[in-house]
Amino acid sequence: MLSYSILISLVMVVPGDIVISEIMYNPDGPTLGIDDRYEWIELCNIGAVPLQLDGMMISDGGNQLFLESYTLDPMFRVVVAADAQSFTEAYGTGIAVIPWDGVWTKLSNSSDTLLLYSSNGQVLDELAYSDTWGLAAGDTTRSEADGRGSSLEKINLWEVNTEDNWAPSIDWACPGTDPETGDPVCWGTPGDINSVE
Ligand SMILES: [Ca+2]
Ligand SMILES: [Ca+2]
Repeated sequence: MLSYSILISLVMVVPGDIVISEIMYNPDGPTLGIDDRYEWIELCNIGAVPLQLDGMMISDGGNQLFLESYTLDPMFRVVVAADAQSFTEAYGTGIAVIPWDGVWTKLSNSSDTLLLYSSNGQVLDELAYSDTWGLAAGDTTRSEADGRGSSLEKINLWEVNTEDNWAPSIDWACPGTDPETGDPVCWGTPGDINSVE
């Protein structure tokens, strides 16, 4: 009789099973520090069966990071953090973070194309974002997601990655405040349902 874990490993992951659901591409400098420590990517299993993420790869065409063993249940989310220790310090220990190997694929603060590959090299999801996404009408400065605290969240997880299907988060995970400014820190909804869904 096959064990549960073997059954999971036999499931071929295909496009439509898992998506990039949220990104923190430009952490709020004054409160969260530098990008290399506080960038993160959230993945969500939008299919009907548990997925084994081992061997999946994320890249923007430069560096490659390979996900390690992790079983993601349907409609659950997991965070790929640039630096797991920094992420935990900022957001607490209650959020699922997946270990990875390789080199962090830096999320550009202007525009970038993130690709999520299956363990056999198939593109599972592609997100070509820009810092103009979520820029409020008439706002000549920056999007809330562009270094102003918010993450960039997908609105409908089953639809395509167009600009109108992504928006800056309106919620945050950590209720703490920055001791210098009093502003909330740790914005976005890593590991949880998006505030704009
Ligand atoms: Ca960045
Ligand atoms: Ca989220």
